[in-house]
Amino acid sequence: MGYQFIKIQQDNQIATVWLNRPERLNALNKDMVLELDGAFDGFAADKDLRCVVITGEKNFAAGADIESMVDFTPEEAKAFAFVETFAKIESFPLPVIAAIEGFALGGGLELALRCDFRVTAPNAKLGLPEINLGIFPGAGGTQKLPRLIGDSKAKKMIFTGGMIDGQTALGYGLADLLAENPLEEALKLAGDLARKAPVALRLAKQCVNMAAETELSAGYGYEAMAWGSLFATEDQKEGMRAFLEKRKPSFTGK
Ligand code: CO8
Repeated sequence: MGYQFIKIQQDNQIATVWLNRPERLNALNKDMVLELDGAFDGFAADKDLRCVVITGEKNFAAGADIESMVDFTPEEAKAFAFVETFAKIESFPLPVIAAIEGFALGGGLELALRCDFRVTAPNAKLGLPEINLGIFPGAGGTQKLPRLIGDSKAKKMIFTGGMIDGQTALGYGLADLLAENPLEEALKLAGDLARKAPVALRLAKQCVNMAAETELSAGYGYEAMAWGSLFATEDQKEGMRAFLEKRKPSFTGK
C-alpha cells in the first residue's frame, strides 16, 4: 500500500515507521493517523515481525494538526482523538518503541506515550501545550502521563503547557533511554527484543498493560494463567534446555 504521510522500512524483523509530514513538523492529521492504523493492521498480519519503531525525521510530531481542528464541533473533536488507533498501538502484540528527535508535543507526545518505550535525544522537546490552545490533551495524555510520571509532574506539564528536554524527560521517567541518535538506539533495543521468545514477550506485555487497568487480584490471576500457558510452547522448552545445555536459545515463536 502506498502512503502519503508515513514511510515504512522493514529490516531484520523490525519495522520502522516514519511520520512524514515535515513541512508541518509531522503534525498528525486524520489521514496520517488512518495510515498509521492501516500500517499496524499490516504489521499484525506479518508473522515474522518482532518489533516496531515509530520515529520522524528531525521531529517526532508537533501535535495534532491545529488547522484541521479549529472549526470542529464537539462530536468531530471526539472522533479526531483517534481512540481506536491509539489503543491499537498501545495493545499491539509486539513491542513498540518511539524514537524521539525534535518536537514531541500534544498528540505527538500522546502517541509516544502509547508506545512501550521512548528513546529520546537530549535536546528533544517534549510537552503537552494544548492548554495554550484552550483545550487539554485528549488522546490519552491525562490518563497515561500521571501513571507514568506521577500526578504532580503530569499536572505541571498539562497545566502549564511547558516543554521539557530529553534529559529532564529521562529524570521524570518519561524517556527510558537518552541517545544522540535515538533511532539507532531504538533499533538496537528492537534488535535485542527481536531475539527474545515472542509468545512470552507478547504475554508479558499484556500482563504489564493489565496492571494499570485492573485490580491486583485479577492481575495476579491473569498472570498465573498466562504464565502457565507458556509451558505449552516450544520456546519454553528451548529456553530452559538451552540454559541447561549451556548454549544460547534459538526461539521460533512456537
Ligand atoms: N498543527 C498544524 N501545523 C503545525 C503544527 C500543528 N500542531 N505545529 C507546527 N505546525 C506548522 C506551523 O504552522 C508552520 O507552518 P507554516 O510554515 O505554514 O507557517 C510549520 O509547521 C513549521 O512550524 P513553525 O514555523 O511554528 O516552527 P517553529 O520552529 O517556529 O516552532 C513549534 C515550532 C514550537 C513546535 C510551533 O510550531 C508550535 O507551537 N506548534 C504547535 C504545537 C502544539 O500546540 N501542539 C499541540 C496541538 S493540539 C493536540 O495535539 C491535541 C491532541 C488531541 C488529539 C490528538 C489525536 C492525534
